[in-house]
Amino acid sequence: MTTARHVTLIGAPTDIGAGARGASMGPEALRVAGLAEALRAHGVDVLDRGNLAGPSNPWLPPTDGYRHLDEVTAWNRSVHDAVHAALGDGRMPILLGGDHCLGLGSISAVARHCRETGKKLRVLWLDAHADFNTSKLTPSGNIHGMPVACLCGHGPQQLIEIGGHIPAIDPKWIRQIGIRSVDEGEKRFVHEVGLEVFDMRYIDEMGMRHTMELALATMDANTHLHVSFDVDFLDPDIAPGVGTTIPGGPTYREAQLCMEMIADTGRMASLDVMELNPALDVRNKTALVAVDLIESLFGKSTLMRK
Ligand code: Z70
Ligand code: MN
Ligand code: MN
Ligand code: MN
Repeated sequence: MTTARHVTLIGAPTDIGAGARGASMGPEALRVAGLAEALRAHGVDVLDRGNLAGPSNPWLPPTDGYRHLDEVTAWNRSVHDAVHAALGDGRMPILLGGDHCLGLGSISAVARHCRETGKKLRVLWLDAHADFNTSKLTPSGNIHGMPVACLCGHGPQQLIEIGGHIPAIDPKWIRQIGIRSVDEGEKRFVHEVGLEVFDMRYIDEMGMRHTMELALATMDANTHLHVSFDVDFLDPDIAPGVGTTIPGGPTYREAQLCMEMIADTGRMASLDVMELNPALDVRNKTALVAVDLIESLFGKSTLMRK
C-alpha cells in the first residue's frame, strides 16, 4: 500500500465554531492517547509541529447569523497556512481539532495544493451532520455547522475566500458518510446542490461495504483523497466525548471497515480529526478509539496483509 509515510500533526486547540466548550482540548487528548507513537509503530515518520495559536473564545451570541465570525476566520487562516505548508513539504497533514469549522481552512488548503499540482480532489466527510448550513438556514449560528457550504462557496466572503479560489471545491467532489442529523432548511439546500450523501438509512440497508465501494469509486492514480473525520460520526456508545451525541451511528466494526477500505485505496493524502471533546469524555475513551481508527486508516489490519 502506498499510504503517505511522512505525516505532520497540526494541533488547532479551539472550540470557536462549536455549540459546546471543550473541543479546544482535543489535540492534547489525541496526543495523550498515543497518536504519534501508534503511527510510528506502523512505520510512519511523524513530525508533531505543536499547536497553532489563535483568538480565545469570547462565547457570545450570534450576530447576523454567525457566532464569532472574525475569530473563526483567524483560526481558519492559520489552519489553511499550516496545512498548505505541510503539503508543500511533501508531507501528509493531520489536523487535530478543534471543532469542525476548521475543515474549511484545511480543505481549502488541500484544494489549493491540488490546483497547484494538477491533482484531482475527492473529499470524504465522515459525520453525523451535513455541516451545510448558511447564516439564513442555521438554527444556532455555530459555524461548525457550515464548513461544507462555505467550501462550496456559500458563506461570508471572509471565509469563502480563504483558499484563494471561490468556490474552493465543487460539491461533486464530496461524499458524506454516516449523516443522521440535518436541519430542515439545510436538508433542502443539500438536495438543491446535489451533495452525495450516504446517510445512516443507506448504511443500514446496503451495509458499510457497499457504501464505501460507491463512495470510493471513480478515484484514480492522480486523486488526492482528503478524509474529514468528525468524531461524532461514530455511535455515542463508542464515542461519548463529543459536543453533540447523535444516536444510531456506525458501530466499532462498521467504522473499522470504513477506515480499512479507505486505507486500501492508498490515496489518502490529508486528514482532519475533529470535534473530540475531552470535557465530555470518559477516561479518554473517545480519543483512544479515534487513535485506533486512525491506525486502520494507515493500514493496520487484523490478520491479512497486502
Ligand atoms: C446544527 C447546527 C453541528 C455538531 C455540527 C448542528 C451542527 N446542524 N453540530 N457539528 N456537533 O447548529 O447547524
Ligand atoms: Mn462536523
Ligand atoms: Mn502547494
Ligand atoms: Mn458532527
